[in-house]
Amino acid sequence: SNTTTEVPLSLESAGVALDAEAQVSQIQQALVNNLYWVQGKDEQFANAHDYYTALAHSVRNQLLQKRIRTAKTYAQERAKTVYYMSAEFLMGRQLGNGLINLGLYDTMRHALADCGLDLDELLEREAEPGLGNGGLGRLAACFMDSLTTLNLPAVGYGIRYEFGIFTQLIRQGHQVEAPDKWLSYGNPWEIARPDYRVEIKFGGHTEVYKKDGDDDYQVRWIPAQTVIGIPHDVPVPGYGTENVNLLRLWKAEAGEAFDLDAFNAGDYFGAVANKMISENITKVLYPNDETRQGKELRLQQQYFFVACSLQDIIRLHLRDHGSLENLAEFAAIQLNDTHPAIGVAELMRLLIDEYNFEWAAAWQITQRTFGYTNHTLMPEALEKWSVDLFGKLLPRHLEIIYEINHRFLAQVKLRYPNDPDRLERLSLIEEGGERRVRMANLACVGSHAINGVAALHTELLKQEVLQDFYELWPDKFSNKTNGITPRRWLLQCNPRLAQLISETIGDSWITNLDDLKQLEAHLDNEVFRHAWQAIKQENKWSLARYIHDTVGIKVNPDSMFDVQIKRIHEYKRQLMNVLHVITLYNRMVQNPGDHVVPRTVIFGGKAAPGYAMAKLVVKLVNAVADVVNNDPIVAGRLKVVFLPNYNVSQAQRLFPASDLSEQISTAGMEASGTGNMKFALNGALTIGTLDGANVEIREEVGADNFFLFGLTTEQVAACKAVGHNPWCYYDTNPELKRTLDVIASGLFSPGEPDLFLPILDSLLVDDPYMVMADFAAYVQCQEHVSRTYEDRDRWVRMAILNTARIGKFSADRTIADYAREIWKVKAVPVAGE
Ligand code: OAK
Repeated sequence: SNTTTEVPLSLESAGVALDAEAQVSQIQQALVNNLYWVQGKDEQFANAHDYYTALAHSVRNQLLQKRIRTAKTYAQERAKTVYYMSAEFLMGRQLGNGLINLGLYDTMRHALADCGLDLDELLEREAEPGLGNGGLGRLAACFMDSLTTLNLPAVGYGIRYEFGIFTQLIRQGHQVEAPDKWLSYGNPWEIARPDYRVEIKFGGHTEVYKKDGDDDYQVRWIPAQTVIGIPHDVPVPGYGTENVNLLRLWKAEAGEAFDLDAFNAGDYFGAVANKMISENITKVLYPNDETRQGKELRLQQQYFFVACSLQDIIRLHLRDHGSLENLAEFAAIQLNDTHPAIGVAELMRLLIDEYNFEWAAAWQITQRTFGYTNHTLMPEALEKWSVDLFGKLLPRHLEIIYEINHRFLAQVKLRYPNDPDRLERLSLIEEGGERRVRMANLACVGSHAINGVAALHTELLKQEVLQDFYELWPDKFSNKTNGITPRRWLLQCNPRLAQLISETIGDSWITNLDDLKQLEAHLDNEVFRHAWQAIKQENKWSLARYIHDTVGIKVNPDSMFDVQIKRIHEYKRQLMNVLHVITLYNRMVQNPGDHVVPRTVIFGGKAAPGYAMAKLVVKLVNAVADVVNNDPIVAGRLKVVFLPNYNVSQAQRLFPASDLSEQISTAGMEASGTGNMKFALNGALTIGTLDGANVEIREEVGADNFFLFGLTTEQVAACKAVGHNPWCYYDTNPELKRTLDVIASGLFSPGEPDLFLPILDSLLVDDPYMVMADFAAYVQCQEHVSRTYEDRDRWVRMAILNTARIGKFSADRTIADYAREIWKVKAVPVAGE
């Protein structure tokens, strides 16, 4: 092959359609060229990772070409743009997704096979970009896919964490955290853009001054420190479109003059040491899911990425439109929870202090520009920052927040003249004890639209968490039920099922998920049902191999794969699932000859490093697994697996191989859930409570095709109101008693009899998540699940109906709803070459 002349790395020469053979040879040439010219490697010495990198660069080059044309088109059309601000984007691996979206997947597989390379193996070389904790971050990634697929002009703004979510190791059954060095082999998907760098201020003080030729006083912020933000751009392709949007992630670097004084004083070391303080800002993702940590660095991260992004938005807007007067007509900024809510104060600061707007005009622009999505009902997740800390880090913003609050409360007082309690609840500042800035209140006041992420969640927001705001501005509120991208969560992760579906009803479902309804017409076709079942079986075999390779446990692919994968949280009730497993085990020990439906119960999920109870649940799962998996009485009829380091890549293996989806949160606590949608899309049946989007999933797939159990939100509240007494369940349910007794006996903690006492205490003392109250109903429902699974043909029919009726939960639908009702943005398709 010719490696001595530099050939552009694009896989297709401009304007010329290539025949298949020519395309294959061009791909091969591009790879060899990349190895040689970019990586400085001879083919002979290249390893799988080098080939992965070469392939990634080839795909990236094509995406960049499209990106450049996309940016031109958007600018020419003066298109309104969505700016999706999120502290987390859990994108998952990019290569497979890029190939699929470019329509190159099969060609590439052949081209590689031709040179003796296996595409699957190369795809596995990509590091997982774990720049998020869980649901909120993954939702942002699905939204980026749908935004582009719908040809909507959009930029995702976030943080380029040097270390993403920690790597979870299991040592003696305990979770141990290791740093996630995802960038150590470089990241072929990003392009640093130092030319679009911005400067960000921190700390210091404010002062009043008179601008030249102006009678009015102005305020200026004299910072103690400045930090530079460098954008790193990742192209975001859509399916079957020329459009390519951008994910723009900010990295913090020290300012040029980062400590000239120290340099001049001869303190070279001190000056360089200072540089590290700046770079700390984007060093690591906070691993807390739905629990706040009032750490200064976290507030710095939030302000840093939001301030960088707003400067970027303003630069682009002024380039295309000349004045900020009409910002809201061309920019819709969505706040992904309250993490970027400081943007409300920052935009006000920019407009007033830097662009000389009057307060009223600035406020109107701000409110019209922002929308706010809430993602949790958990009170401990509501962000509040100590006024002290806030004032120290962002003195000007604290002044602005006080002014917003002053004007807002004056308005409230007119509407509710004698209601001091309401005023106190609505205030942006929490009084009594340490004064704190309430970020949710700031987000509500500064936005024209507020939404929840499932119908039930939005209702609970209106009735509880945000009730006062709802009463004030009912029209600001709406629901936008979450969705998932069918590209990653079916087409890419379950190619066999995707192909069967496309052979049966055509491939329009890929961009119009409601078309899956057409599968219902094939329900009575036995050949189709058998093919469906055979695919699930193959997927289970392949997961069984993976389980064996990763944790050394042999599981039976003919058993029911009962799967709970999500962050470990008390409200998600992994504990109730384990208690069920112990109950099944107890039955086998007591009645070894009884008929049972074999199950493999699979858990995956990370516990926040500081969340002791969640970590103890991880240990309990592993301890139960040790006993159950090795007891000859069980005879392989029950296996328990905890898969370490659950992440997007692992999720892509798990959903296609699952039979049963565990969605068992305490009613009223899970805002939506999105894993529930991924399971159903891949033909798993759900056992679940009436919580989050489960409610709507059940409505769509039909009550007959959903295993419902448990207290409703109202019943949970009523139960707590009269005083929930967990002991009475212990005393009256012999199986539950036995299950807790076995844990107390130390069977699962040899040598450490007290290890699980905190779990027993929590269950028996106050049981805040109603595990005791729901346990009997859960176990009974699981029996119904087992009986149904025995009738395999009935199960397959139910599975097909789940897939066929899940169309509503496409992120394309969700994004179309946001676009029409909140953002008022229109598609701007980019013409093909
Ligand atoms: C994380 C941090 C703070 C607040 C919320 C979260 C979060 O991940 N919430 C989750 O968001 C998902 C997407 O909307 C929902 O599906 C989950 O139910 C919710 O827990």
